[in-house]
Amino acid sequence: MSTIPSAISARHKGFNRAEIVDQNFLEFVQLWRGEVHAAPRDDEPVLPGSALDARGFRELFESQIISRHLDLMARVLRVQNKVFYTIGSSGHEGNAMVARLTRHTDPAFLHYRSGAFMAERFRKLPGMDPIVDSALSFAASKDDPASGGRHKVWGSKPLWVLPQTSTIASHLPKALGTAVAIEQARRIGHRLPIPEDSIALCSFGDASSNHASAQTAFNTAAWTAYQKLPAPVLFVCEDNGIGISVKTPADWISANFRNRTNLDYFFADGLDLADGYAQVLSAVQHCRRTRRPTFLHLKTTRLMGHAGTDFEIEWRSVEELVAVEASDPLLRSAAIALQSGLYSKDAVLSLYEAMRTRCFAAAEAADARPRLSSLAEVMKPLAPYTPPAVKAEAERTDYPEQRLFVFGGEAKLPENLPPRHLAIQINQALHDLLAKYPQALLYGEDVAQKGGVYTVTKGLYKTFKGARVFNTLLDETMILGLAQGYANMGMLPLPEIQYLAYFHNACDQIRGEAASLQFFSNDQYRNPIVMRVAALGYQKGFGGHFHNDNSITALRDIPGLIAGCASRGDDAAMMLRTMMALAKVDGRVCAFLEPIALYMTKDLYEPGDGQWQFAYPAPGRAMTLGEGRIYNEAAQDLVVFTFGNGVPMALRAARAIEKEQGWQVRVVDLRWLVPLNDAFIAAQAKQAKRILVLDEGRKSAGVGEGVITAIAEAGCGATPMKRVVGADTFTPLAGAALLVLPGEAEIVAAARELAAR
Ligand SMILES: Cc1ncc(C[n+]2csc(CCOP(=O)(O)OP(=O)(O)O)c2C)c(N)n1
Ligand SMILES: [Mg+2]
Repeated sequence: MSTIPSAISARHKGFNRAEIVDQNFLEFVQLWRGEVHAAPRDDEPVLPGSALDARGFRELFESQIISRHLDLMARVLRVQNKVFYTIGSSGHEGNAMVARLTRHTDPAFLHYRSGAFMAERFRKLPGMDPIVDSALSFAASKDDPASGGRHKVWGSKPLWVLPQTSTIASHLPKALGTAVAIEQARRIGHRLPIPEDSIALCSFGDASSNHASAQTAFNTAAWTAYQKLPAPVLFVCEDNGIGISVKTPADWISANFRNRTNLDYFFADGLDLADGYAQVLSAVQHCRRTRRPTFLHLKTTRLMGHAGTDFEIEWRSVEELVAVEASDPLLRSAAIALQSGLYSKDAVLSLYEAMRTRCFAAAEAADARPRLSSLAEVMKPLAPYTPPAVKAEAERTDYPEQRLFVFGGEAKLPENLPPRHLAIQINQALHDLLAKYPQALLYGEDVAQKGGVYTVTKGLYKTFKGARVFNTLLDETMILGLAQGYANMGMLPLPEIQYLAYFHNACDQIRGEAASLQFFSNDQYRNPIVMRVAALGYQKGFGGHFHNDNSITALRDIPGLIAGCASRGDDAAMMLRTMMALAKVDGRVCAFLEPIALYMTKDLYEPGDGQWQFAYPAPGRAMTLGEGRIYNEAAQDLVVFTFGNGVPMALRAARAIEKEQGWQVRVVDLRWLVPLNDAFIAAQAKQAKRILVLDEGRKSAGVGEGVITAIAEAGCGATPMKRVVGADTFTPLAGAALLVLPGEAEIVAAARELAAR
């Protein structure tokens, strides 16, 4: 540890701790007294016994100073409205060692205090300037190479730094997913975009390590390693002892992680380059060599508060602040620089000032660059869609041999078999898609040997084997984290969520993470995913709220997400083809909702009529995004907008309405629910004399609200109209569930009301 001259530790009770930290450095160097060695050559240890050589030290020291001055610059220029982010990296500059000891092709998911890490990683490729790039990001410039001005993130496409959101710990599941994917690629013959012996690394704070999203990643990493499966992930816990204002109990990180089975613990002093380097090296080498999950406990400190708005002096004692400031890793680095003989005092100070000048100059230049100035610009990377390419991909049929192999001959191709119900046709479609896409993986809870709780995935495991069809542990957050990892490595994941209710407990992995990646990376990174979810109500004999969750509200406002629901087997096959194409071509995240109650439904009007079974659409047929299905298109007296279970229900009710009112009834299956196709809805509504919106979801915030809005905005607000929707309640068990959900009688009654208007 550095020794702080008493003149500095007795520093005044200044309000602006950034200025104090800055002054500390200058005075520390000026007042430093100590033995000076003969300067080592580039390849000699910087200090006797250190694993770090002189060249390495010089570069790390410079990266640390760059990071520090970016922080100091941000504090100054924030108040001038030239910079829009002040969460800094000061005290964490030791993470530059992790960057130096890993490769730029090791995918990195970084903590927000990674300025020095980034400065160091920038060295790995020629012609890149960390100061210029970071300044553009701080300034929210349109030219920001990480996010195009959408977020202050640490990110870089060429350096394999995938930008992260501010949601702490939410990146750990996908980091582990990426590590698992690196290894799984070999097993499925997939070519990785990075070297085969890459590791995934992921940094986070001490407080964040307690978060459920972090714990699931540690647990899943250990669960994987316990089965002797590789998971080369380096978790780097940057322990500064505090989270905003809440102190981490002393030694909690080492007490909590030192002895975890199958999570190999290493400690490194991130405050001291000369000492910490060998420790970081051991952790990185261990992870790369053994392919085991590795936990690097990196000691850091936090200077200048949590962010620029955190005036620590108001809630922490001066003595404590002074003690923290005395542990500044840059003071220790300056001491190494001077003691090693590599730098004179003047050389340190002029390096420090030169970096200050460069950071301010870059920030001023960045401020002069254009910012995002139109909504279209802001939204450009959010939801790319290239219809001709998606259509061509969805209709692509160049895999006839694989199909013949998978289905067992021409006669057994599903299009040559009699019409079948939803569950069978989803199953056939999934066989087809895994045959079409060798990089596709299907996984989730119980999907493999058992074939899913509703047999929808039956036979896939046998056909495609365990590397492509497999059970995961019971954790939806991790299932969706894995999906992002596979996608990051160029695969096409088809995760299954067993019930919609259990999507809700992992929703952030789609809402906050997967769906936001294209936006926050300016579409440089994509994580194509087709998430299948068994969903919605009306299950007979098996029930209660959680197995009949009918609310897709949580999906409705996720920007960029695509969600669809098929009510019949042929639609399911075509919709899945389109979703896979949307994922492959445009990198989209898709949710495919499967109405459980329709899985086995064969009849429409009468028992045994077989009218809810359909011919399997041969490959080559797909469905356009947003395209609904219209039943009885000529009818205008009443148009019913619905989806999922509502479709056969509305068709049955239509018969009764036709009898009772003498009306012709059109039923419109929306099929695509997020985003709603407003133009399609408007076109249908304009032809309607009366309108019913049948939405089994709840009254509040359900799809029905969106449909009504589209109709009203299309100028059809005066058309007599009514909603038939689920009640704003949880769903009870057994027959009482039908009190909550819309039924045929209610639809007929609603039509009666419209007739009376
Ligand atoms: C899920 C979530 N909850 C709360 C926050 C608000 N928040 C931002 S940083 C932070 C503290 C994190 O502390 P730590 O992990 O120790 O990292 P440090 O800032 O100390 O480096 C909190 C509570 C958040 N960003 N995400
Ligand atoms: Mg902390």
